[in-house]
Amino acid sequence: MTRPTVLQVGRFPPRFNERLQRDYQLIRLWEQKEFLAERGAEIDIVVTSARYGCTAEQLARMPNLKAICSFGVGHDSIAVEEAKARGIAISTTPDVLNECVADTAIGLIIDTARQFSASDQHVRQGKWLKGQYPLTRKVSGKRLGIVGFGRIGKEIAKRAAGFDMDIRYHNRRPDPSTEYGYEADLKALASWADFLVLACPGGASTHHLIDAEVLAALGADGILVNISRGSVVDEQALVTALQAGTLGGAGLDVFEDEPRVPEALFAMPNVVLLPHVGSATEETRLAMENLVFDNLDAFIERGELITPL
Ligand code: 8YV
Repeated sequence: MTRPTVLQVGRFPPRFNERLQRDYQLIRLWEQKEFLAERGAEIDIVVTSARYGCTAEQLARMPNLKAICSFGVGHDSIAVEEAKARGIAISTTPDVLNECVADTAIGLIIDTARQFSASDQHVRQGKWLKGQYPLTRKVSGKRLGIVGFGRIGKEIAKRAAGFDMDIRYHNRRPDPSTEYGYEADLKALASWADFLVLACPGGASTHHLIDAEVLAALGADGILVNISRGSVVDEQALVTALQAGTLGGAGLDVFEDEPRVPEALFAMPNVVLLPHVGSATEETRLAMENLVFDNLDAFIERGELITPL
């Protein structure tokens, strides 16, 4: 493909923006808002992210689109079915972020159970001078239920094994590559587990998979950790369960309406709130960036993606 026109859907960090601008014939959608409506037919490739996505309406305005290269592994914000039906190739950035996202899951389990973030506040606010922080919950040796035993779920299991945890998982179907126990019934997994970690994809198939009933099964001593997508959890039911004390705690990196987080959670010491930083390290974000460019270049040179969806 000779010098294709690339549409950048949203702003990335400066290094990424500059490289896109330098190396490609680039249209920045937020700077040329009318471009899609007026000249959408000129666009060959879209560069987007798990956050910005690419909607069916946008796709409809790009009749000659050939590929979507996305930054991030999640694709719930991309109109995948519509794209596939038109033969548009899609790439994401799998694998390079598994370790950091799994690290985040383990960090959230420990922080939520041991309440390190809240006890840090106890020190900073001078409360230690007035008394000890209350006792918390042990992590090692506990029962871990993993919802979604894909690439990231497996990395979480690997780390949890180092904490002598008893591990079981829920997936659409059993995974023959693992000896960990499979639980077809999500509620049964939740009532067995001390910690329930969500590592499944977002989108329609998992919307509100974790509802009031699953939270009740996890129970007053159970902790929910979500590093997948906010849409997987019925957030209102989660807030209600935490307020009622029928759920033990929650460690959350993702929310239903980011960056808006229910304020009811702000003062709860048994809740840890992160601003969607699972993959947000220098090393991993650079690897994700490089993979976007490798996909772009492979598609332009050979019509092939390196990590197609
Ligand atoms: C990023 C993510 O924050 O990969 C994903 O699906 O959610 C995160 O790694 C996201 O890609 C940024 O847009």
